[in-house]
Amino acid sequence: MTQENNKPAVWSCNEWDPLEEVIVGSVEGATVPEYDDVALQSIMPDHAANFFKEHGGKPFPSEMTDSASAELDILADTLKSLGVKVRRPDKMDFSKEYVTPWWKSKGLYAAMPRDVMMVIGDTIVEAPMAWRSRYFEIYAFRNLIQEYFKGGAKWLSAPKPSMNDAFYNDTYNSDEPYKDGVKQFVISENEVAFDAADFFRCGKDIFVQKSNVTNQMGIDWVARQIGTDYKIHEVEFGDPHPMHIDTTVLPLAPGKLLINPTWVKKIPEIFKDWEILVAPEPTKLGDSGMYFSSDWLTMNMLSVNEKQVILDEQETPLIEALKSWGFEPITIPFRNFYAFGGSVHCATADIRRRGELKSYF
Ligand code: ABU
Repeated sequence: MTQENNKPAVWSCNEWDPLEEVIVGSVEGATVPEYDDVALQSIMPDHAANFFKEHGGKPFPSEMTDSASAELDILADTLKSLGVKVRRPDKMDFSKEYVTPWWKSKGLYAAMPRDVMMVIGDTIVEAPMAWRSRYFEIYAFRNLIQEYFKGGAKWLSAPKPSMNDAFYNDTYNSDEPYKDGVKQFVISENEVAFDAADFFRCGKDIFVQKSNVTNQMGIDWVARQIGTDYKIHEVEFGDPHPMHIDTTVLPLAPGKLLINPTWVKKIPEIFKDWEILVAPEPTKLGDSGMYFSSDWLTMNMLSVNEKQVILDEQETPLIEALKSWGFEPITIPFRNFYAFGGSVHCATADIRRRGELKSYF
């Protein structure tokens, strides 16, 4: 079944086919997580502690949300000017406390649709998430998802972990992310958990990393649900505190893989025939308030098609490198959004890209 204009409601098989419809996130109502949240602590940069101690449980300061909101609107307008249909989440009050049988929390935001959902072919997959503050986040996107479902999309929603105390690894120490050479994570293997942003799609081959929000059960759940047209490949890189793969590796076009050279020392064998594009070091972000993330947000860009990519306008070395690799960078102001933990790739979720499901390997 398709929408009236004869296009499938949902269709996207990779990160680079021509983009036709996309969700752009929102920071309206965004609330700062509590400092003592164990999951947050696993990825919190040291310099960010004071921010969470001061603002935890309160709305993000309005100067932060106003400037980030203006940048999201510029992103939405830019996409529209390129002929892409842009959708936005519903407003939600993330400052409202909720209570489960095991814990209570406030929400976070609807800023990063890439984290909470992914489209695999004609199917929307809702991620279960692993942070208490993100338990109900998907509801900001549910009206859209229901509309796509009514338009014919398939819809899978992963079982949510209880997120009770036993779900978190109470021996995890973010200062010692490896034990005997084995990466440690703050979440256990007791229940299914993943964020969609730990996956990226290259047609019939889908890649995923284990992280502080994605466990083996989560990966197995996706692999078993999506069917035999797809193969899931688990990859591991050198990010000591992994949460989301799209600042480590990002395919920009068939046969072109952008990598973060700090964390990627060995390219998985399957990419042996691909061109490896080594991202230049991020420009000095200084004291710009990276509260949830590394500086490598700089490479977190959105492909509009195989040539055009949207990224922050201040990233001159990367912009020049992209041009030398044959891309056409479209630059927008996006630095104020970084403080929320993502850049243009995180701030969006593909709904429709023109193209077929095929193998690129
Ligand atoms: N949400 C993406 C953050 C990844 C990073 O810290 O590099």
